Amino acid sequence: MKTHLKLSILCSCICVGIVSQAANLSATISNQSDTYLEDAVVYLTATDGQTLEYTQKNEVVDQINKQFVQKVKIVTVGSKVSFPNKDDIHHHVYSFSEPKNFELPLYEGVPSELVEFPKKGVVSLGCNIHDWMKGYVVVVDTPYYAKSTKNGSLEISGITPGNYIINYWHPNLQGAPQQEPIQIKAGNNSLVKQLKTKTKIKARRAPRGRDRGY
Ligand SMILES: [Cu+2]
Repeated sequence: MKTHLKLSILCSCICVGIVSQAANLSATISNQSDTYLEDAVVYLTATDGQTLEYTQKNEVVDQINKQFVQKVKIVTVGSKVSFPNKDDIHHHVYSFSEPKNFELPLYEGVPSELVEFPKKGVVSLGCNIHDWMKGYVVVVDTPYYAKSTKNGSLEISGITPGNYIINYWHPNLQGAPQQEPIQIKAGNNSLVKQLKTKTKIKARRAPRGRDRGY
């Protein structure tokens, strides 16, 4: 009985220790006009150039109503993405971006092969049939990443406290992706960040009444 009690106390101490070490980061991202930015990508990388440990996953980017859903998808290096066509027309998804150049020729339904993303960086997606279809796969080499919602907020949880480089990217970012050092303390961390975006944004939407049946 005594041994059992001692073990229980020991277990509780270990568990409390682990919980208090975990950190999370809440961020709110806006632009220079104080407009909250949706689809801002934030991720943490090591300060010493080392790669943090992360896992690969199979991810999905749909095509729905002639749009990529999600428009911005974050994946880890080496992950594979399926591009199911949920419309009853054909799409022809491609990218000419340096980290991943690929093409899924005219197809309906779910392509049989997943596309692997072996290098970090931003991969711009397009469709050969529908010019306005624009999407991005942001390939990162870290387990700590998140994307902002409509109100500009995001959260990264389960971070090991320490010093990191915080990286910012957005589809309408003006200039190069931004990064700066950040110290993540155990518990809750929060920040507010303003990114400079291009002011003239051409809306890319499906034109109405010109469906030629593709
Ligand atoms: Cu298309």
